[in-house]
Amino acid sequence: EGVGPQEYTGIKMQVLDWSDKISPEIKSTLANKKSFFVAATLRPETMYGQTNCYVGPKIDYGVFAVNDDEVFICTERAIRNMAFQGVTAYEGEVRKIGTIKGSDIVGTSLKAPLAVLDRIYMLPMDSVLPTKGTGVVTSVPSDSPDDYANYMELRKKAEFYGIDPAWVSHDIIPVLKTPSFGDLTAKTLCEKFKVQSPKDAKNLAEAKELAYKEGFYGGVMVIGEFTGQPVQEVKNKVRDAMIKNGTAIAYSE
Ligand code: A2H
Repeated sequence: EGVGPQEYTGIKMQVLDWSDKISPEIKSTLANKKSFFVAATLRPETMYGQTNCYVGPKIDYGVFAVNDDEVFICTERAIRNMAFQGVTAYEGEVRKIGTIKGSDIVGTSLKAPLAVLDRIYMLPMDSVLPTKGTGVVTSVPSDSPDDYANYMELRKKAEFYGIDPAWVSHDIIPVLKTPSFGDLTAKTLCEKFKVQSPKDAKNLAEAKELAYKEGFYGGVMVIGEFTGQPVQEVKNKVRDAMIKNGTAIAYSE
């Protein structure tokens, strides 16, 4: 992380069906609204390959009205920033509807913009920080070593984590290819650095560093309307198009 603000893309992931653990009160309050989890990402060009979305199981998430018919679910500090960045219709003001625990969100299904998959699931990831972004991290296991390591962990121990194995049964979706690491950069690098689990912080840090550099400087898209074009040129085109068509917001901190 450098000095100066981090420019995230906030991906709006619309709730299709809430998990059984969400209270009937919250469900009925939200019944006639569009509810979105907002995931902060630095890699908007990879959104084709989303396989699921992560929340911190111990984090408290707020449910916030952002205009007359839309609701965002994210951390309170994120919505506060958004309210000052003109993302919401209520300038500088936070309108909280309720609170939900990350662990209760697990199992909720979403429609993720650009994703090849029609429906993806909210899953737990212990390394999600409440102090960064929105506290919601969309999972792209083809290109993010963190996402890949956690996805494999959940696959191996679905029962332990209390999740349906069907929620982690997808093949990993290639999004871009690089000269050094092929079209599943995160998998290649997690294997190269012998990342055994999401807790393997040291090896993961090495994998992440290389994945990011190689993806940005050497990556060429293998999916979507920008197929064949370099990631360096595509990143902002995807971001701008998503913001323009209302499937993402600009968010910085
Ligand atoms: B990135 P930086 Cl494909 N806790 O998005 C932990 N991680 C978080 C987070 C939080 N609260 N909020 C965002 N992030 C993740 C895509 C991606 C990301 C790919 C490859 C690398 C990558 C799909 N996940 O990040 O510390 C989000 O994951 C590599 C660092 O602000 C976000 O972008 O630099 C990135 O970390 C922001 O990290």
